[in-house]
Amino acid sequence: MHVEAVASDITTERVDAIVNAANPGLLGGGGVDGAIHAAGGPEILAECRRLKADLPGGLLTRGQAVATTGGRLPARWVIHTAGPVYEPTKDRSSILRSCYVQSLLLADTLGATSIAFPAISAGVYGWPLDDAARIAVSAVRGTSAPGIELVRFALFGERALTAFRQALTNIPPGGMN
Ligand code: AR6
Repeated sequence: MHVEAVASDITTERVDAIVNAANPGLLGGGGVDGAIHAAGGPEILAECRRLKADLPGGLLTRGQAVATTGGRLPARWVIHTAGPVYEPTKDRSSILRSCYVQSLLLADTLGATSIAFPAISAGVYGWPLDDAARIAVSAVRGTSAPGIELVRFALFGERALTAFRQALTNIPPGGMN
């Protein structure tokens, strides 16, 4: 599995699946969620509504993942995961880790060979970028998803790119959490 970090708008990524940093309600929002729905069109929201109808209380548990069509996006699938809100006095890192693990496993199950992630929880949800990057890289490198050949972190801004590249350097393949 090749893992890389690039600066890009994830909605333009030509990979099999892109991951959406959604919220448990699954009906869109701001940030990367808003950008994905805007670029992918109404088919994505229609599928989200159908998935939501089958979820307990209509909510996706944080750390879990579901898939829809990519609609008009270059990607075939959008994998929606709801990250944790950052709370300095509570350790929610296992939930953030789970977002990456569950998204990768779901992509592999779908038959995707390439996937792009944004920096989940590192925007509106307030997770400090360096720690978010460390958790993301450690989760991806610690997950066995045999069909996945490429994992790309598609990041907004120089700070995010630097944080993820640093984490890729610090956490070797097959290595440490
Ligand atoms: N491509 C790549 N990265 C992006 C893009 C894009 N088009 N747009 C934003 N980012 P956020 P969260 C970066 O806030 O913290 C939504 O309202 C952004 O700079 O999108 O998980 C949902 O509905 C940041 O680094 O997600 C939820 O309610 C990263 O993506 C809530 O926000 C994540 O920022 C989720 O908050």
